[in-house]
Amino acid sequence: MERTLVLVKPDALQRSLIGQILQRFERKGLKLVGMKMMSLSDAILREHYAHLADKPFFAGLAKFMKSTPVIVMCWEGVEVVSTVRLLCGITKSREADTGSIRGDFAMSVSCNVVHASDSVATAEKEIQRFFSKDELFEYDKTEYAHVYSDDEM
Ligand code: DAT
Ligand code: MG
Repeated sequence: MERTLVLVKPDALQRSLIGQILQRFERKGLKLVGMKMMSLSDAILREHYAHLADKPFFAGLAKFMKSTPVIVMCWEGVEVVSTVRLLCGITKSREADTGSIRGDFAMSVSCNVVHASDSVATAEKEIQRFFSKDELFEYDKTEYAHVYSDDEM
């Protein structure tokens, strides 16, 4: 089944929002298959934000992402990559839909509480970037019988 990577960013740790953010994904019916706390190195940030390396805000972004550890999570579900992006809301938090994580918890473009993979291909790369194989788990979630119908899975 599809998997995606979520980072809970330093602004969320500072604001004690980890539990509330995790709950958004849990209550939607997604399955948590990996989670840890991690300090990000310059090397991993350069790789993770390679698409932004030449932007004027890159140095500030890297400094922010290193200001505390982050929570790294891998979530699994049917079409979970696009579902999690919808749950997170758009980058510009002030314009993010109310009800989304950024829409409900953030006011800033740079301090926007969460990262989520933007495509299935990106998710595969990002999961490998942040997790080793033995940090990801497979288990039966019996609740799925109520979350999905058989023909969706
Ligand atoms: P997203 O996190 O929604 O996938 P992105 O990949 O374009 O957005 O950018 C990654 C992060 O970089 C984003 O969450 C916050 C920061 N960022 C993006 N655009 C920015 C800007 N114009 N000013 C400051 N930070 C920005
Ligand atoms: Mg992105």
